[in-house]
Amino acid sequence: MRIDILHGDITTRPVDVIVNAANSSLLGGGGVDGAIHRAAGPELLEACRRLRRSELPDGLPVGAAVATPGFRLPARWVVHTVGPNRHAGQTDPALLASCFNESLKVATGLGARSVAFPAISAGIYGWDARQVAEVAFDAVRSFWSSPSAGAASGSPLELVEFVLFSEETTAVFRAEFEASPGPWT
Ligand code: AR6
Repeated sequence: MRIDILHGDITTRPVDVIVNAANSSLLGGGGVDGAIHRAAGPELLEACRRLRRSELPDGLPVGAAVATPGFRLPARWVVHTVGPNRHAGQTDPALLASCFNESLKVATGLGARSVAFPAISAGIYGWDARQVAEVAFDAVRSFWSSPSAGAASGSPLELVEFVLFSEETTAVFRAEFEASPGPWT
């Protein structure tokens, strides 16, 4: 499995899965969530409403993940996860690690070979980008080395991208990655 760190707009990525930094309502918001809903079209909101009416009447818990189709996006699927909100006192890195881990589980359950992540919780939810990068790389590494989900289980995953919207966050992710690069394969 390869890790790429890119500067850009996650809604343009031609991968199997893009991950959305959503909120528990799943009914849209600002930041990357708003951008994904705009690019996917109104069918995405309708799919999220259906999830709320069926399996998630109380919304998606922090650290959990759920999939919808990507509709008008180049990506085939969107995996929605809810990061911890530092402004609401959610400061436990295990919650953030769970977002990455659960998203990868859902993605590989769909047979995804490529997954793109944004910097979950590093925007409106107020986490420091460096801490998000550290947690993200650790979580991907643990996922990949776990016997039940990772390489040893015959996981189809070939590529994990981190797609960062600002130059600054991209530089932070690159520096953090270089500080702890592997092993990934
Ligand atoms: N592509 C990639 N990254 C992006 C994009 C994009 N198109 N747009 C923004 N980012 P945020 P959070 C970056 O605030 O902190 C929403 O209202 C952004 O610069 O989107 O988890 C939800 O509904 C930042 O680095 O997510 C929730 O209510 C990163 O994505 C709440 O915000 C995450 O910022 C979630 O807050």
